[in-house]
Amino acid sequence: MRFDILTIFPDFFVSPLGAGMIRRAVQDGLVVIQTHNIRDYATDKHAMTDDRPFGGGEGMVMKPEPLAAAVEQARGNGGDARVVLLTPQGRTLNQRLAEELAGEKQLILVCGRYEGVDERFRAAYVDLEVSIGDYVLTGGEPAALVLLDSVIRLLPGVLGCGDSAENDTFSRGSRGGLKYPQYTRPRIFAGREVPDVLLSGDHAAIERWRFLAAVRRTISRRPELVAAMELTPAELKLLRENGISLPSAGVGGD
Ligand code: 9D3
Repeated sequence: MRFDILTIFPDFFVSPLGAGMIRRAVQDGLVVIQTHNIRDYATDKHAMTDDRPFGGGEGMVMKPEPLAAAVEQARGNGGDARVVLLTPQGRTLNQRLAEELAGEKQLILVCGRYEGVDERFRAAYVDLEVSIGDYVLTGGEPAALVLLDSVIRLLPGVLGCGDSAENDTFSRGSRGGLKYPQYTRPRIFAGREVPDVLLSGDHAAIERWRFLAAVRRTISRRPELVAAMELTPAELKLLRENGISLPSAGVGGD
């Protein structure tokens, strides 16, 4: 898969893309990532990428021509690309959207700065607008990194066999619920013991304990996720036997 990142801060991406799983995916030829400095596509002598808003008001707006020229250049590197603008006005990123984007051949990620991009660039070039959540960032760059990370790890061959994407929280393996608590050595830490059942060697009992702990945790912290868990009749019975009732709707917190 190919990613082209349009940004006025290409340095922002150097260290994150040069470490860990993404570095290996690039080395293995599973992904190609190229950053483009939007400033290189500016046409005026000062290489301006932003300008004052028509109509007045606070802040600056990103000029459309450099963005458009950078998109055209990035398109030339591949076939049919999807142009994604990172913006607080976008569709909130979730696992479903990451899976959808992982099916594309090429993504062109446009990182906004200032108060946003000229509306005509958005209308003429942008296929999809994405936000990573309801909090304020300094620009689209950190959001592009998050999107990149969530998509790249889904590509075939990127994850090791040990950590399959199927078993993640939010993916089908844990069926939309949260993961159970995990323990490793030592057996006692900070005066707290590992639950006996996990040391029992009784794998069926361990499976039951983990299932119940995962559901309790999901009900407590993310009750809105419980409805999507598609529990089997046997699992519902187990929950009832353990005094766990499912929320219809409500708020969490533990
Ligand atoms: C203080 C400026 N705000 C006035 C209403 C608007 C604003 C513009 C640009 C707020 C943040 C930003 C920079 N953020 C992004 O470009 C961004 C973002 C985000 O802030 N949160 C979550 N997802 C994203 S994706 C891009």
